[in-house]
Amino acid sequence: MAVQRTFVMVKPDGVRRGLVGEVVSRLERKGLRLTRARMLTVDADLASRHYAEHVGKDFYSDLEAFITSGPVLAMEWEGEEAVEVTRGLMGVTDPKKALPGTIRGDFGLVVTENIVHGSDSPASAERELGLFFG
Ligand code: DAT
Ligand code: MG
Repeated sequence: MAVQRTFVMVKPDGVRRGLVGEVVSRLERKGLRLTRARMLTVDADLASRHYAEHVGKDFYSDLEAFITSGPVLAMEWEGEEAVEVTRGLMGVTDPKKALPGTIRGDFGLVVTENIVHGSDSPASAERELGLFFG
């Protein structure tokens, strides 16, 4: 077991729908610690850096339009195995398939609009924290 930090973002749909408190509350109740937070609107340049692995895919233009469509809450969270634990609380990428009890499973229906982002590895976490807090 190791203490890790991870990057979590409430996406524009989550902010619009008033789900910031829900997301923060679920991570806090799990025992993770919120260590940094910042509200901002992502522009096309930051979107392409954050989602570099997806640039050029067929869904990227929809993803960029969505992630730049309104303010997001960017956060750093810390705790034991924070990367994997957070991904578990979020549920799988497609909210239709995400299990009830997960954030995406409880609140999402459409794949682009899946409420929350969480880093998929400690290396991704460091890269993404650098983009949003560097
Ligand atoms: P995750 O957000 O679970 O890490 P990802 O990194 O594969 O998933 O994709 C980033 C985001 O892009 C995802 O949250 C929603 C969108 N996305 C992924 N796959 C998609 C697809 N096949 N069609 C439409 N949007 C997709
Ligand atoms: Mg991802």
